[in-house]
Amino acid sequence: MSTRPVLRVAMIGYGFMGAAHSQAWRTAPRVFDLPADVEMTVVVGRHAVAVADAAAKWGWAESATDWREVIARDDIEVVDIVTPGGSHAEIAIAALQAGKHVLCEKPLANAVAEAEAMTDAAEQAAARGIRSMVGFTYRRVPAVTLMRDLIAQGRIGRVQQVRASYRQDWLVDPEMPLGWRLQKEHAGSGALGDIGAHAIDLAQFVTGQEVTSVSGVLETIVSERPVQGSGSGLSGTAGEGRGPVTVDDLAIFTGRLSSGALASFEATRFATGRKNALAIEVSGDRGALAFDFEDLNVLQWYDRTAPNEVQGFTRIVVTEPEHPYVAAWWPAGHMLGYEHGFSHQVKDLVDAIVHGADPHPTFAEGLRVQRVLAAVEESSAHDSRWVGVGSPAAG
Ligand code: SOE
Repeated sequence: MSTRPVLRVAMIGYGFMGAAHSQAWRTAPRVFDLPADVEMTVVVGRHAVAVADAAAKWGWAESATDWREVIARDDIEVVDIVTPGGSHAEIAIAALQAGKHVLCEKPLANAVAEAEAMTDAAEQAAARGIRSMVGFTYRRVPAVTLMRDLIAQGRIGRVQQVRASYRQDWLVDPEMPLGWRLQKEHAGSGALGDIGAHAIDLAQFVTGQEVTSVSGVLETIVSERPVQGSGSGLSGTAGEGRGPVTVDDLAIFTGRLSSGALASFEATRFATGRKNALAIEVSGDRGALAFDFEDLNVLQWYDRTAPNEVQGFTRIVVTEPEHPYVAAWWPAGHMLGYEHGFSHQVKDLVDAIVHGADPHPTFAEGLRVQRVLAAVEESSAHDSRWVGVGSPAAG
């Protein structure tokens, strides 16, 4: 008889992230040799018909409309939260207290106090063998994981400067409707929390350092938009009337890292022509590494120790079997895409659950990013003065 563990998953939410996570729950067990079977047991959403459609399309066995009932079920081991940030804390804390492992989309929460309560709940649950993880998926793009490994090996020497930006352009059209991402009560902040959070996480992840203080400015370029009619998230159509945008359209800030090095950050939905340009460049005293998600299979490496006549950025196509995660996929040069990071996330989560380890990023790491976001908001509200991350003013 097989003693193989089974992880039955409930996913709460079914928007854009629901689609991406569903694909990963379905694909990861077929690509990686996971140490457990995964069952896509139930997807939960408020609208019965729409969530039933999502279940049928994405391969969930059932759908339901009440997340509390689902969390109380004995036949669920993992709760995957893909709702807007405003509901993360309530759902995650309830799930952890009910003894479920939790995967929660980023940013961890909408406010530092919520993220702190979630981290407390996660730490108490960890003492009982319950795991939790934040969905900063871009860490799991093979080129990004390789970048982290090369920096840790000292290939670029001492990190002297970091440039991190996340540029999109989907709000350039002033008629783009007022989806939940543009409303503070649902999203917490705008470009800052939605995509700036990824840039902060990547900067901390690849350098192994923390952002300790920031100075920045937030701006809302289009302050009123058509209210949303049908649809949600990024794909809605305009309804009747207009309403206020209550979050930032763009955030620009400088951060000091724990080593003292400076990092510049930009998060914007107004970078005309840039679709999903999450870019990071780390400059060291022996070399540099650069990544841009719009060319996600490539990592650029500059080796300052090479002879002068052959110096230049080397374009590494990160699809060799030696590269992180790649051996399970296709032969070299058969490129990976956006969705692969989500499968890698499922693989790492399942491995950690079965082997009894804390998966990364932990909720504590999510809280750390949340504190950086709060510090940027505090700085912007006070003429861009420098604010310490985690200082009482930025709580
Ligand atoms: C929209 O800005 C969005 O989907 C973000 O919510 C995601 O976190 C990012 O990965 C892509 O853009």
